[in-house]
Amino acid sequence: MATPVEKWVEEQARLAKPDKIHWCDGSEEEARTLMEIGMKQEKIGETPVFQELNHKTWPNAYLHRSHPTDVARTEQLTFVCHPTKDQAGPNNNWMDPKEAKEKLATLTDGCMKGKTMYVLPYMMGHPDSPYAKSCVQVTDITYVAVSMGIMTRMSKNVLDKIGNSENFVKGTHSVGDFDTNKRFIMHFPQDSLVWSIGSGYGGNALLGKKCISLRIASCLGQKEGWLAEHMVVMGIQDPQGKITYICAAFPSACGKTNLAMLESALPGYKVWTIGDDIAWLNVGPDGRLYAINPEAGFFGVAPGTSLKTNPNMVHTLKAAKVYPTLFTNVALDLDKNEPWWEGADGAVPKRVADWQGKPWTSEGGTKAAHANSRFTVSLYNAPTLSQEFDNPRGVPISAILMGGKRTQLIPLVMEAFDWAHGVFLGARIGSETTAAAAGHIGHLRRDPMAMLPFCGYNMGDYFGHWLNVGKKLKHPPKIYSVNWFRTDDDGRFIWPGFGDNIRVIKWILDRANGRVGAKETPIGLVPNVADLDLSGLKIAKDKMEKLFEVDRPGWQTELQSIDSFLSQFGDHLPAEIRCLRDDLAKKLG
Ligand code: SAT
Ligand code: MN
Repeated sequence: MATPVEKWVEEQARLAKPDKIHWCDGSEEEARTLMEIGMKQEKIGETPVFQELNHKTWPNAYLHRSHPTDVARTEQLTFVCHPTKDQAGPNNNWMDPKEAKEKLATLTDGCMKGKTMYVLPYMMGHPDSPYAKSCVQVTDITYVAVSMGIMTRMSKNVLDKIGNSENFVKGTHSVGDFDTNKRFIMHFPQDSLVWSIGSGYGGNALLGKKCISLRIASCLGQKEGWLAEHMVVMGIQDPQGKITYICAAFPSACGKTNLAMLESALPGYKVWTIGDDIAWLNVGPDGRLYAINPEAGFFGVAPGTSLKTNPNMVHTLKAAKVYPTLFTNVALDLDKNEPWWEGADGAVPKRVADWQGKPWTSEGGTKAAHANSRFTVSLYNAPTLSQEFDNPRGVPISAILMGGKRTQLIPLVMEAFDWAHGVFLGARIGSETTAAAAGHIGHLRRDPMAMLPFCGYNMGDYFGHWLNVGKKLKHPPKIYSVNWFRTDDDGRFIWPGFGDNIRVIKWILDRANGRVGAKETPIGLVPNVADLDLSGLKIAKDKMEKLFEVDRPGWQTELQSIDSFLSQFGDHLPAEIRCLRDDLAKKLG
């Protein structure tokens, strides 16, 4: 008797019509075989899917060049197909599930002719974790099969674990012919299904990542009482050796990966990495909030990564303890056969091919590596990997940080009065899309909890769900708004950022452990500057104070902008959030 997984795979094969079906086991040996196929047989246009890099200097590293139109997530082609548009909310593109499936079935019909269908059984989370989810994806490209091996816990054991149950999250994927007019990333929360065609790019094709671990998982979490979040999870060891765990939500390009493996500027402090992108948060049996990272790899932005900005990532990329390391759409140093990108260590190489393989010089005015070029590497290669990474129970969270890039108004750090107030802080998080000139606010995109592109249901209901989870917590973590990006009158960043962010985190740990007080303002609790460890830093006193000032007229304008953003959620916006909003308005006078 065929199992539900086998039946589902047969159904996919009947539609996509591959020549062969290969069930993957996620082993190192299998990864090597797939890399060989990707180097020798499989092509995108004329380009082999993989190219071996210099293994003397970059052990086990390979270059992948994508189709030129397939370089990023395509939010406009991403849909969440709930039975009604209202359930998807104003934060999602919506299509009727029946119509969506008909459209996808037409595009998928015969799309794997002449190809192999790879079946990928994998877990999001440790297999022994009560919070993990069993998943199965099919795909038709080795790049996705190998990437999923790095990014998830892939194993044939997952099939035994699923057994005769229908309880697994399904992902059906084909690169199709990379035609942007036939590209769709569709989510069916009712069926725990993601159906993606036309793209091989990370967030569009590695379905365990944003599609399942955030969009589908957020819907599961709403039903089951937990939270799927776009957050770093990290442990901070203090000079006494005590490790405290925190989560941090930031939109892309605000330094999440750098934060997750930060090199502390304060002696005696050390950061341990659990995750750099996704956290699943559950209420534990003791009433504390526990976090797991459902992933097992990093899919990080290459440009700007160096020994100066993120030494631990450079060591991770060269460690090669497990699995291949993939570089996607970076440039190539032709003399050394090494990956290269803007902001890499060392001088610009003499002979460079750009991300599409064309000859490149620095005079041409273009970037050699694509701005969204990426590396894919196992977390097990990170020197900062936390000993708790494989703890099925997860780690207890003492603080949640939420931030964005705001050159004005938002303080360096501010503690919420309580959980509900923290939800209000998170709901209004915004990030500037361009650097602002002095005294001039740039274009602001509101991105609640950094989840705007990833929340799989109506975000108004999502705020309500956050409030409900808080009510179940006996010991809720404190919530903080942080902002590393305030500028002075000359447009220069006031706060040094990177490794110095540990100073802010130290204050947060001191608060969590009841060691320091805070100053109450209308917007939240801010530090007494004397409680911040600024040893060895040179920031003028007036600038330091500016980082915590409450600019009332500025906040009046901010409140109008928050109102116009939140109003789009209509009746879905919880009454409690409205009250907190009115309370803020009153306090501002
Ligand atoms: O494409 S991913 O979502 O995996 C990466 C990103 O856009 O942050
Ligand atoms: Mn992300």
